[in-house]
Amino acid sequence: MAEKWIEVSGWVNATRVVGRIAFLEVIDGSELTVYTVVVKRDENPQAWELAARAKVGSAVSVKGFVPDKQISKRGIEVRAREISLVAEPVDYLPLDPSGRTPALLETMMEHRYVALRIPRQRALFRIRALAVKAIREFFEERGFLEVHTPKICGAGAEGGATLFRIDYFGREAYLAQSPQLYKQMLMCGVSKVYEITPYFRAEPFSTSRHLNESWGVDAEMAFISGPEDVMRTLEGLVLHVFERVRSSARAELNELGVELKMPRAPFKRLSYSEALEILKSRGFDVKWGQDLGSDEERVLGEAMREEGYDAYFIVEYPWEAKPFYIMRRGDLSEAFDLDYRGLELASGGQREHRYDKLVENIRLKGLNVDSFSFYLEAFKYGMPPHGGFGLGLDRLIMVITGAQNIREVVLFPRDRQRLVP
Ligand code: AMO
Repeated sequence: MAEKWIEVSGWVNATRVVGRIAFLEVIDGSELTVYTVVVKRDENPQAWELAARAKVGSAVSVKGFVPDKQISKRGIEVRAREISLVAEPVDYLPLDPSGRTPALLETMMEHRYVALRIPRQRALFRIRALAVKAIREFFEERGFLEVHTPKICGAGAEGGATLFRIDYFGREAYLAQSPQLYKQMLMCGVSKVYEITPYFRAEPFSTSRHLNESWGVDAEMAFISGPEDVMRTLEGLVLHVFERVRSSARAELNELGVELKMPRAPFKRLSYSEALEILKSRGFDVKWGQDLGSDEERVLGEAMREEGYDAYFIVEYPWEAKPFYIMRRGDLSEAFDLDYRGLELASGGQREHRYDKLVENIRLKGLNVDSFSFYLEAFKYGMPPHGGFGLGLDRLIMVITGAQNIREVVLFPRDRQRLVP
Protein backbone atom coordinates (compact mmCIF):
# COMPACT_ATOMS: atom_id res chain seq x y z
CA MET A 1 0.00 0.00 0.00
CA ALA A 2 1.35 3.43 -0.97
CA GLU A 3 1.47 6.54 1.15
CA LYS A 4 -1.77 8.48 1.08
CA TRP A 5 -2.05 12.26 0.74
CA ILE A 6 -4.40 13.73 3.30
CA GLU A 7 -5.80 17.16 4.23
CA VAL A 8 -7.25 17.56 7.70
CA SER A 9 -8.92 20.63 9.19
CA GLY A 10 -9.69 20.48 12.87
CA TRP A 11 -8.55 21.27 16.38
CA VAL A 12 -5.41 20.57 18.34
CA ASN A 13 -6.28 18.39 21.34
CA ALA A 14 -2.75 17.92 22.67
CA THR A 15 0.81 18.88 21.79
CA ARG A 16 4.20 17.39 22.49
CA VAL A 17 7.73 18.19 21.41
CA VAL A 18 10.34 15.48 21.71
CA GLY A 19 13.73 16.75 20.61
CA ARG A 20 13.43 17.73 16.98
CA ILE A 21 10.04 16.13 16.47
CA ALA A 22 6.76 17.89 17.21
CA PHE A 23 3.52 15.98 17.67
CA LEU A 24 0.03 17.42 17.42
CA GLU A 25 -3.04 15.44 18.31
CA VAL A 26 -5.72 16.71 15.96
CA ILE A 27 -9.39 15.82 15.62
CA ASP A 28 -11.52 16.89 12.70
CA GLY A 29 -14.77 16.94 14.67
CA SER A 30 -16.66 14.55 12.43
CA GLU A 31 -16.11 10.92 13.32
CA LEU A 32 -14.10 9.70 16.29
CA THR A 33 -10.80 9.62 14.42
CA VAL A 34 -7.79 11.16 16.14
CA TYR A 35 -4.84 12.20 13.95
CA THR A 36 -1.32 12.26 15.27
CA VAL A 37 0.44 14.88 13.20
CA VAL A 38 4.22 14.41 13.16
CA VAL A 39 6.63 17.13 12.04
CA LYS A 40 10.40 16.72 11.93
CA ARG A 41 12.46 19.88 12.20
CA ASP A 42 15.09 18.65 9.84
CA GLU A 43 12.57 17.83 7.16
CA ASN A 44 10.28 20.80 7.44
CA PRO A 45 11.56 23.65 9.67
CA GLN A 46 8.68 26.02 8.88
CA ALA A 47 5.93 23.56 9.78
CA TRP A 48 7.94 22.40 12.80
CA GLU A 49 8.15 25.96 14.08
CA LEU A 50 4.39 26.32 13.88
CA ALA A 51 3.65 22.90 15.40
CA ALA A 52 6.05 23.45 18.28
CA ARG A 53 4.34 26.75 19.11
CA ALA A 54 0.73 25.62 18.53
CA LYS A 55 -1.54 25.93 21.52
CA VAL A 56 -3.98 23.24 22.60
CA GLY A 57 -7.37 24.28 21.31
CA SER A 58 -6.16 25.98 18.11
CA ALA A 59 -7.96 25.35 14.85
CA VAL A 60 -5.49 24.17 12.22
CA SER A 61 -5.29 22.83 8.69
CA VAL A 62 -2.77 20.14 7.94
CA LYS A 63 -1.63 18.70 4.63
CA GLY A 64 0.60 15.66 4.53
CA PHE A 65 1.01 11.95 4.05
CA VAL A 66 -0.33 8.99 5.93
CA PRO A 67 2.75 6.76 5.91
CA ASP A 68 2.51 3.18 4.87
CA LYS A 69 4.05 2.06 8.13
CA GLN A 70 2.27 3.63 11.12
CA ILE A 71 4.53 4.21 14.12
CA SER A 72 2.17 6.27 16.27
CA LYS A 73 0.15 4.18 18.72
CA ARG A 74 -2.72 6.64 18.93
CA GLY A 75 -4.87 7.54 15.96
CA ILE A 76 -3.87 7.94 12.33
CA GLU A 77 -0.33 9.18 11.86
CA VAL A 78 0.11 12.07 9.46
CA ARG A 79 3.55 13.29 8.33
CA ALA A 80 2.85 16.98 7.88
CA ARG A 81 4.13 18.85 4.83
CA GLU A 82 2.20 22.02 5.50
CA ILE A 83 0.44 23.35 8.59
CA SER A 84 -1.60 26.53 8.80
CA LEU A 85 -3.01 28.10 11.90
CA VAL A 86 -6.69 28.92 11.28
CA ALA A 87 -7.71 30.32 14.69
CA GLU A 88 -5.98 30.52 18.02
CA PRO A 89 -7.79 30.43 21.37
CA VAL A 90 -7.85 33.80 23.12
CA ASP A 91 -8.30 32.21 26.55
CA TYR A 92 -7.37 29.01 28.36
CA LEU A 93 -9.63 26.09 27.46
CA PRO A 94 -12.27 25.28 30.09
CA LEU A 95 -11.49 21.56 29.87
CA ASP A 96 -8.98 19.10 28.46
CA PRO A 97 -10.25 18.33 24.94
CA SER A 98 -8.24 15.13 24.72
CA GLY A 99 -10.35 13.76 27.58
CA ARG A 100 -7.28 12.54 29.49
CA THR A 101 -8.18 14.82 32.40
CA PRO A 102 -11.88 14.19 33.05
CA ALA A 103 -14.17 17.22 33.16
CA LEU A 104 -17.19 17.76 35.38
CA LEU A 105 -20.61 17.40 33.75
CA GLU A 106 -21.30 20.96 34.89
CA THR A 107 -18.27 22.25 32.90
CA MET A 108 -19.23 20.19 29.86
CA MET A 109 -22.76 21.61 29.83
CA GLU A 110 -21.34 25.10 30.10
CA HIS A 111 -18.95 24.53 27.18
CA ARG A 112 -20.54 21.69 25.25
CA TYR A 113 -18.95 22.77 21.97
CA VAL A 114 -15.48 22.28 23.44
CA ALA A 115 -16.52 19.09 25.26
CA LEU A 116 -17.55 17.68 21.88
CA ARG A 117 -13.86 17.60 20.95
CA ILE A 118 -13.50 14.73 23.44
CA PRO A 119 -14.04 11.52 21.43
CA ARG A 120 -16.19 10.02 24.19
CA GLN A 121 -18.49 13.02 24.15
CA ARG A 122 -18.78 12.93 20.40
CA ALA A 123 -19.65 9.25 20.62
CA LEU A 124 -22.70 10.06 22.76
CA PHE A 125 -24.13 12.56 20.33
CA ARG A 126 -23.29 10.50 17.26
CA ILE A 127 -25.29 7.64 18.79
CA ARG A 128 -28.14 10.04 19.47
CA ALA A 129 -28.17 11.17 15.84
CA LEU A 130 -27.99 7.61 14.58
CA ALA A 131 -30.88 6.58 16.84
CA VAL A 132 -33.05 9.35 15.40
CA LYS A 133 -32.19 8.17 11.90
CA ALA A 134 -33.13 4.61 12.88
CA ILE A 135 -36.43 5.84 14.33
CA ARG A 136 -37.32 7.59 11.05
CA GLU A 137 -36.33 4.49 9.11
CA PHE A 138 -38.61 2.33 11.24
CA PHE A 139 -41.68 4.53 10.80
CA GLU A 140 -41.09 5.27 7.12
CA GLU A 141 -40.81 1.56 6.33
CA ARG A 142 -44.19 1.04 7.96
CA GLY A 143 -46.08 3.81 6.22
CA PHE A 144 -46.31 6.30 9.11
CA LEU A 145 -46.59 9.95 8.09
CA GLU A 146 -44.15 12.30 9.81
CA VAL A 147 -46.08 15.29 11.18
CA HIS A 148 -45.32 18.52 13.02
CA THR A 149 -47.91 19.77 15.48
CA PRO A 150 -48.01 23.15 17.29
CA LYS A 151 -45.75 23.85 20.21
CA ILE A 152 -47.80 26.87 21.30
CA CYS A 153 -51.12 25.51 22.47
CA GLY A 154 -54.43 26.59 23.89
CA ALA A 155 -54.88 23.49 26.06
CA GLY A 156 -52.63 20.98 27.79
CA ALA A 157 -53.10 17.23 27.75
CA GLU A 158 -50.81 15.98 30.49
CA GLY A 159 -52.10 17.84 33.54
CA GLY A 160 -52.02 21.45 34.70
CA ALA A 161 -49.16 21.07 37.15
CA THR A 162 -46.50 20.87 34.46
CA LEU A 163 -47.83 23.51 32.06
CA PHE A 164 -45.59 26.40 31.09
CA ARG A 165 -47.87 29.39 30.70
CA ILE A 166 -47.10 32.07 28.15
CA ASP A 167 -48.71 35.33 27.15
CA TYR A 168 -50.04 34.91 23.61
CA PHE A 169 -51.05 38.42 22.54
CA GLY A 170 -52.96 38.88 25.77
CA ARG A 171 -54.41 35.36 25.88
CA GLU A 172 -53.16 32.57 28.08
CA ALA A 173 -51.35 29.89 26.10
CA TYR A 174 -49.06 26.98 26.97
CA LEU A 175 -45.95 25.38 25.62
CA ALA A 176 -46.79 21.92 24.30
CA GLN A 177 -46.36 19.18 26.91
CA SER A 178 -46.81 16.56 24.19
CA PRO A 179 -48.46 16.27 20.74
CA GLN A 180 -51.17 14.14 22.36
CA LEU A 181 -54.31 16.03 21.36
CA TYR A 182 -53.13 16.77 17.82
CA LYS A 183 -51.86 13.32 16.98
CA GLN A 184 -55.23 11.94 18.07
CA MET A 185 -57.18 14.50 16.05
CA LEU A 186 -55.18 13.44 12.99
CA MET A 187 -56.53 9.90 13.39
CA CYS A 188 -59.74 11.23 11.86
CA GLY A 189 -58.01 11.48 8.47
CA VAL A 190 -54.60 9.79 8.52
CA SER A 191 -54.17 6.26 9.81
CA LYS A 192 -50.58 6.36 11.11
CA VAL A 193 -48.51 9.35 12.20
CA TYR A 194 -45.30 9.99 14.09
CA GLU A 195 -43.52 13.06 15.37
CA ILE A 196 -40.08 13.63 16.86
CA THR A 197 -40.58 16.66 19.01
CA PRO A 198 -39.67 18.63 22.11
CA TYR A 199 -41.91 18.35 25.19
CA PHE A 200 -42.06 21.33 27.53
CA ARG A 201 -42.87 20.46 31.10
CA ALA A 202 -42.65 22.59 34.20
CA GLU A 203 -41.50 19.57 36.23
CA PRO A 204 -41.02 21.13 39.66
CA PHE A 205 -38.03 18.99 40.65
CA SER A 206 -34.45 18.27 39.68
CA THR A 207 -33.67 14.62 39.03
CA SER A 208 -31.23 12.73 36.83
CA ARG A 209 -34.11 11.63 34.56
CA HIS A 210 -36.23 14.76 34.09
CA LEU A 211 -35.72 17.91 32.05
CA ASN A 212 -38.01 20.85 31.47
CA GLU A 213 -37.42 20.59 27.75
CA SER A 214 -37.08 16.98 26.64
CA TRP A 215 -37.54 15.21 23.32
CA GLY A 216 -40.17 12.64 22.59
CA VAL A 217 -40.95 10.21 19.83
CA ASP A 218 -44.71 10.13 19.45
CA ALA A 219 -46.72 7.74 17.35
CA GLU A 220 -50.43 7.24 16.83
CA MET A 221 -52.17 4.55 14.81
CA ALA A 222 -55.81 4.07 13.84
CA PHE A 223 -57.94 0.96 13.31
CA ILE A 224 -56.20 -0.95 16.08
CA SER A 225 -57.86 -3.85 17.80
CA GLY A 226 -56.36 -3.14 21.22
CA PRO A 227 -53.33 -1.75 23.07
CA GLU A 228 -51.32 -4.86 22.15
CA ASP A 229 -51.09 -3.56 18.55
CA VAL A 230 -49.46 -0.41 19.85
CA MET A 231 -47.13 -2.25 22.24
CA ARG A 232 -45.92 -4.46 19.41
CA THR A 233 -45.07 -1.39 17.35
CA LEU A 234 -43.22 0.24 20.24
CA GLU A 235 -41.36 -2.96 20.98
CA GLY A 236 -40.37 -3.24 17.31
CA LEU A 237 -39.16 0.35 17.32
CA VAL A 238 -36.97 -0.09 20.41
CA LEU A 239 -35.48 -3.31 19.04
CA HIS A 240 -34.80 -1.66 15.67
CA VAL A 241 -32.95 1.24 17.32
CA PHE A 242 -30.87 -1.12 19.48
CA GLU A 243 -30.04 -3.23 16.44
CA ARG A 244 -29.03 -0.24 14.30
CA VAL A 245 -26.86 1.26 17.03
CA ARG A 246 -25.20 -2.12 17.61
CA SER A 247 -24.46 -2.59 13.92
CA SER A 248 -23.65 0.98 12.84
CA ALA A 249 -22.08 2.57 15.91
CA ARG A 250 -19.45 0.00 16.84
CA ALA A 251 -16.67 2.58 17.18
CA GLU A 252 -18.89 4.82 19.31
CA LEU A 253 -19.99 2.00 21.64
CA ASN A 254 -16.38 0.94 21.89
CA GLU A 255 -15.31 4.46 22.82
CA LEU A 256 -17.97 4.45 25.57
CA GLY A 257 -17.00 0.98 26.74
CA VAL A 258 -20.59 -0.16 26.28
CA GLU A 259 -21.53 -3.64 25.24
CA LEU A 260 -25.08 -3.12 24.07
CA LYS A 261 -27.16 -6.25 24.46
CA MET A 262 -30.41 -6.80 22.63
CA PRO A 263 -33.23 -6.78 25.19
CA ARG A 264 -35.01 -10.10 25.54
CA ALA A 265 -38.06 -10.11 23.27
CA PRO A 266 -40.98 -10.23 23.36
CA PHE A 267 -40.76 -7.82 26.27
CA LYS A 268 -42.46 -9.00 29.42
CA ARG A 269 -46.06 -7.84 29.94
CA LEU A 270 -46.53 -7.30 33.65
CA SER A 271 -49.89 -6.22 35.01
CA TYR A 272 -50.12 -3.33 37.43
CA SER A 273 -51.54 -5.69 40.08
CA GLU A 274 -48.63 -8.10 39.61
CA ALA A 275 -46.25 -5.15 39.91
CA LEU A 276 -47.83 -4.18 43.23
CA GLU A 277 -47.42 -7.75 44.49
CA ILE A 278 -43.74 -7.81 43.55
CA LEU A 279 -43.26 -4.46 45.23
CA LYS A 280 -45.06 -5.65 48.36
CA SER A 281 -42.80 -8.69 48.60
CA ARG A 282 -39.86 -6.27 48.52
CA GLY A 283 -41.14 -3.97 51.20
CA PHE A 284 -42.91 -1.31 49.10
CA ASP A 285 -46.57 -0.81 49.86
CA VAL A 286 -48.24 1.00 46.97
CA LYS A 287 -51.90 1.83 47.33
CA TRP A 288 -53.96 0.46 44.42
CA GLY A 289 -54.55 3.33 41.99
CA GLN A 290 -51.35 5.19 42.69
CA ASP A 291 -48.74 5.76 40.04
CA LEU A 292 -45.32 4.20 40.64
CA GLY A 293 -42.57 6.47 41.91
CA SER A 294 -38.93 6.26 40.85
CA ASP A 295 -37.91 4.09 43.84
CA GLU A 296 -40.68 1.64 43.05
CA GLU A 297 -39.72 1.64 39.37
CA ARG A 298 -36.12 0.86 40.31
CA VAL A 299 -37.08 -2.08 42.57
CA LEU A 300 -39.39 -3.44 39.88
CA GLY A 301 -36.52 -3.14 37.41
CA GLU A 302 -34.33 -5.29 39.67
CA ALA A 303 -37.06 -7.92 39.96
CA MET A 304 -37.50 -8.02 36.17
CA ARG A 305 -33.76 -8.33 35.61
CA GLU A 306 -33.72 -11.33 37.90
CA GLU A 307 -36.25 -12.84 35.48
CA GLY A 308 -34.01 -11.97 32.53
CA TYR A 309 -35.94 -8.93 31.26
CA ASP A 310 -34.33 -5.55 30.74
CA ALA A 311 -37.41 -4.14 29.00
CA TYR A 312 -40.96 -4.76 30.21
CA PHE A 313 -44.42 -3.31 29.80
CA ILE A 314 -46.62 -2.53 32.75
CA VAL A 315 -50.21 -3.03 31.60
CA GLU A 316 -53.74 -2.84 33.02
CA TYR A 317 -53.17 0.36 34.93
CA PRO A 318 -56.00 1.69 37.05
CA TRP A 319 -57.85 4.35 35.07
CA GLU A 320 -57.58 6.80 37.95
CA ALA A 321 -53.79 6.87 37.51
CA LYS A 322 -54.03 7.68 33.78
CA PRO A 323 -55.08 10.72 31.71
CA PHE A 324 -58.60 11.37 30.42
CA TYR A 325 -57.80 10.37 26.83
CA ILE A 326 -57.01 6.76 27.78
CA MET A 327 -59.76 4.19 27.22
CA ARG A 328 -61.38 2.91 30.35
CA ARG A 329 -62.13 -0.74 31.11
CA GLY A 330 -64.08 -0.73 34.40
CA ASP A 331 -61.61 0.41 37.05
CA LEU A 332 -58.75 -0.45 34.75
CA SER A 333 -57.51 1.20 31.59
CA GLU A 334 -56.02 0.31 28.23
CA ALA A 335 -52.81 2.15 29.12
CA PHE A 336 -49.27 0.82 29.39
CA ASP A 337 -45.82 2.01 30.37
CA LEU A 338 -42.57 0.68 28.96
CA ASP A 339 -39.73 0.53 31.46
CA TYR A 340 -36.10 -0.44 30.94
CA ARG A 341 -34.11 -1.52 34.00
CA GLY A 342 -36.28 0.59 36.27
CA LEU A 343 -36.47 3.69 34.09
CA GLU A 344 -39.73 4.64 32.41
CA LEU A 345 -39.00 5.02 28.71
CA ALA A 346 -42.48 5.39 27.27
CA SER A 347 -46.15 5.39 27.98
CA GLY A 348 -49.16 4.95 25.77
CA GLY A 349 -52.32 3.01 25.24
CA GLN A 350 -55.59 2.74 23.43
CA ARG A 351 -57.56 6.00 23.47
CA GLU A 352 -61.22 6.66 24.00
CA HIS A 353 -62.50 7.32 20.48
CA ARG A 354 -66.25 7.40 21.23
CA TYR A 355 -67.41 11.00 21.47
CA ASP A 356 -69.84 10.64 24.39
CA LYS A 357 -67.50 8.53 26.47
CA LEU A 358 -64.63 10.92 25.85
CA VAL A 359 -66.72 13.87 27.06
CA GLU A 360 -67.62 11.83 30.13
CA ASN A 361 -63.93 11.01 30.76
CA ILE A 362 -63.00 14.69 30.61
CA ARG A 363 -65.73 15.47 33.16
CA LEU A 364 -64.73 12.55 35.41
CA LYS A 365 -61.18 13.93 35.54
CA GLY A 366 -62.62 17.28 36.68
CA LEU A 367 -61.54 19.09 33.50
CA ASN A 368 -63.44 21.73 31.61
CA VAL A 369 -65.06 20.23 28.50
CA ASP A 370 -65.19 23.63 26.76
CA SER A 371 -61.43 24.03 26.72
CA PHE A 372 -61.20 20.76 24.77
CA SER A 373 -63.93 21.59 22.23
CA PHE A 374 -61.43 21.97 19.36
CA TYR A 375 -60.15 18.46 20.15
CA LEU A 376 -63.58 16.93 20.65
CA GLU A 377 -64.66 18.30 17.27
CA ALA A 378 -62.42 15.74 15.52
CA PHE A 379 -64.28 12.93 17.29
CA LYS A 380 -67.56 13.79 15.56
CA TYR A 381 -66.60 12.70 12.06
CA GLY A 382 -65.95 8.97 12.04
CA MET A 383 -63.14 8.63 14.53
CA PRO A 384 -61.83 5.04 14.46
CA PRO A 385 -60.36 3.12 17.42
CA HIS A 386 -56.78 4.27 17.82
CA GLY A 387 -53.81 4.27 20.13
CA GLY A 388 -50.23 5.37 20.37
CA PHE A 389 -47.28 6.11 22.56
CA GLY A 390 -44.79 8.74 23.62
CA LEU A 391 -41.22 7.50 23.95
CA GLY A 392 -38.70 9.68 25.80
CA LEU A 393 -35.84 10.11 23.32
CA ASP A 394 -33.35 11.42 25.88
CA ARG A 395 -34.11 8.49 28.17
CA LEU A 396 -33.75 6.01 25.33
CA ILE A 397 -30.30 7.46 24.57
CA MET A 398 -29.43 7.26 28.28
CA VAL A 399 -30.09 3.53 28.42
CA ILE A 400 -28.32 2.84 25.14
CA THR A 401 -25.17 4.73 26.13
CA GLY A 402 -25.25 3.85 29.81
CA ALA A 403 -25.41 7.54 30.80
CA GLN A 404 -26.40 8.03 34.43
CA ASN A 405 -27.73 11.53 34.02
CA ILE A 406 -30.10 12.69 31.28
CA ARG A 407 -28.03 15.88 30.96
CA GLU A 408 -25.13 13.86 29.57
CA VAL A 409 -27.03 13.14 26.36
CA VAL A 410 -28.64 16.54 25.79
CA LEU A 411 -26.47 19.25 24.24
CA PHE A 412 -27.85 22.26 26.09
CA PRO A 413 -30.17 20.93 28.81
CA ARG A 414 -33.03 22.96 30.17
CA ASP A 415 -33.59 22.29 33.84
CA ARG A 416 -34.74 24.49 36.70
CA GLN A 417 -31.33 26.10 37.03
CA ARG A 418 -30.27 26.20 33.41
CA LEU A 419 -31.53 28.68 30.83
CA VAL A 420 -28.21 29.49 29.14
CA PRO A 421 -26.22 28.45 27.19
P1 AMO B 1 -45.67 10.76 29.31
O1 AMO B 1 -46.05 11.96 30.06
O2 AMO B 1 -45.48 9.49 30.08
O3 AMO B 1 -46.77 10.41 28.21
O4 AMO B 1 -44.36 11.05 28.46
C1 AMO B 1 -43.85 10.10 27.57
C2 AMO B 1 -42.39 9.81 27.85
O5 AMO B 1 -41.63 11.00 27.69
C3 AMO B 1 -40.57 11.03 28.61
N1 AMO B 1 -40.69 12.24 29.45
C4 AMO B 1 -39.67 12.94 29.93
N2 AMO B 1 -38.34 12.79 29.80
C5 AMO B 1 -37.55 13.67 30.42
N3 AMO B 1 -37.98 14.70 31.15
C6 AMO B 1 -39.32 14.92 31.31
N4 AMO B 1 -39.75 15.95 32.03
C7 AMO B 1 -40.22 14.01 30.68
N5 AMO B 1 -41.56 13.91 30.61
C8 AMO B 1 -41.82 12.83 29.86
C9 AMO B 1 -40.65 9.76 29.44
C10 AMO B 1 -42.09 9.36 29.28
O6 AMO B 1 -42.29 7.98 29.41
N6 AMO B 1 -49.04 11.74 25.75
C11 AMO B 1 -48.41 10.70 26.50
C12 AMO B 1 -47.89 9.59 25.60
C13 AMO B 1 -48.96 8.83 24.86
O7 AMO B 1 -49.88 8.31 25.55
O8 AMO B 1 -48.90 8.74 23.64
C14 AMO B 1 -47.28 11.29 27.31
O9 AMO B 1 -46.84 12.40 27.09
O10 AMO B 1 -39.80 8.79 28.86
